[in-house]
Amino acid sequence: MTDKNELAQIGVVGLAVMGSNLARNFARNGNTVAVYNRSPEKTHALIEAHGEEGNFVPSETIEDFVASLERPRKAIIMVKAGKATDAVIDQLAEAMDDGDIIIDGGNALFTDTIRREKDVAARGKHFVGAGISGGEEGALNGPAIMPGGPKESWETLGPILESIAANVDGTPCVTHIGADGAGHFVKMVHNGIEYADMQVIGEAYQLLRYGAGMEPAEIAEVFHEWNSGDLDSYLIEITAEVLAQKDPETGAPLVDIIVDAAGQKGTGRWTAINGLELGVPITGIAESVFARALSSSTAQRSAAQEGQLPAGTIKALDVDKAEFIEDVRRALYAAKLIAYSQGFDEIKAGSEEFGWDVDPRDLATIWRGGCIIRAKFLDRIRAAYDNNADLPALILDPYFKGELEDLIDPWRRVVVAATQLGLPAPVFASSLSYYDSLRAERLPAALIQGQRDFFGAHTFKRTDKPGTFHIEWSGDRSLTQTD
Ligand code: NBP
Repeated sequence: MTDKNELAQIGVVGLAVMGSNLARNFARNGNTVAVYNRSPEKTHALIEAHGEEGNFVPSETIEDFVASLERPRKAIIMVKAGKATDAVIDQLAEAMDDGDIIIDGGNALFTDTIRREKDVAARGKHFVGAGISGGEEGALNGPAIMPGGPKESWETLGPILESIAANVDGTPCVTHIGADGAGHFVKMVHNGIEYADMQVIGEAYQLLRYGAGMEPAEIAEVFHEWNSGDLDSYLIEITAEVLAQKDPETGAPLVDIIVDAAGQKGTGRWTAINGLELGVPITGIAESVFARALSSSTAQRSAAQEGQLPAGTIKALDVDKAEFIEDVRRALYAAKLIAYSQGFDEIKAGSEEFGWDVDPRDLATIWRGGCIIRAKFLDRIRAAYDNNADLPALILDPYFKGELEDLIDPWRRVVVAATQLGLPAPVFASSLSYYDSLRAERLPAALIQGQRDFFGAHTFKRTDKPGTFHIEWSGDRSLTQTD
């Protein structure tokens, strides 16, 4: 139903896949929605196909669109991230009044959101960068929403966003994350964790396929079973579906027909870059981004496959299939746990750096539904931060420590098996090294400090007394205290 005279509670600019589904979600949940797209064909198509789902107010100019919104006006931008978003923000800020709210629901880089919030605030309007997860299906049926921006805007926006968000046990999967870029920051890290989660699932598949010699359909059954335990999650569920799928043209397992070069749109890369900038070891996420990059290094891979690189002569392990499957399940759980622990570390560091005061319990709550990394074990993460809001690392929570008691030996066995079988398992292996580095009483960093002092007089600290020291490496090798 459309009514040009009715004022809309919310507007959506940009009616491609995400915007049109989000607009339908608003309308289906009883909101009157103003809709506008640069090319009017998409607006017409939406109204024609779905106009009966609720109250839509379509416009063909941005001015008419703004005029069709009730005050304070609230408009969500769902256009291509980057320059298009800046162009639409400028048009809306020009046409809107003081106190109106512009929301960017695209996948913006959080530093762009910080800049935009400043610019828009200087023009008297509010700007909210909101991370939206769940893809096309989530946008229509209930996404997880991570809005940043001023707290004041959340007071106005909260109820309307709650009306369309996913809902778990009566709790909507949306809450105010923090000021300016906080929402897009946590959405970025969410996507980084998603990369790692997908990669560890991929590594488990690879080991079962080429280590235990199982066929995709059989592995699909294994994943299906895993989905009823600790690993219960959307990504495990869809993995079982993908592995069970046959290619409609050839009848072969679809996974064998798909080119093994993984794409990426950049949020995983941003998460890894930000981890490096903040000095947070997000090894699982970074390895996952590199694994996708390596998979797409087609020329190098074919050169290496043509027998150029020796496989070595170490004999592969004989693995007992049933035991190996269970070991792989536990290794997957452990590596996934590390990825989440590291992601939450990055959020904590970002929150401190930018003064956002992000509550990790909020994220563990709203990520339980709607988003791609939704998983049963987020309830455990929530409980961990409920018990101790200042946990030094998620894996140090007593529950997860207990889980790791059961996971550590299988995890080590799987990394050994992968190495002996010559199968790549970059996140399984690097997560284990991260874990052992955290546990280690002494790290080779002491030697690195010695090397740095040798070639660059970078000085070092001593374990036995305070102060900063240097050895006269090119002289008599005496010790001097520099402060
Ligand atoms: P796209 O990212 O494909 O963008 C297409 C939309 O941008 C169209 O409405 C297009 O209008 C509009 N647009 C462009 Br391009 N340049 C414009 C300009 N200069 N002025 C005004 N409008 C312009 O759409 P999408 O896949 O629906 O994604 C929308 C946002 O949501 C993106 O930021 C994306 O990163 C984010 N996101 C996507 C997903 C997903 O699963 N796809 C998930 C989560 C977030 P036109 O019709 O006139 O060309």
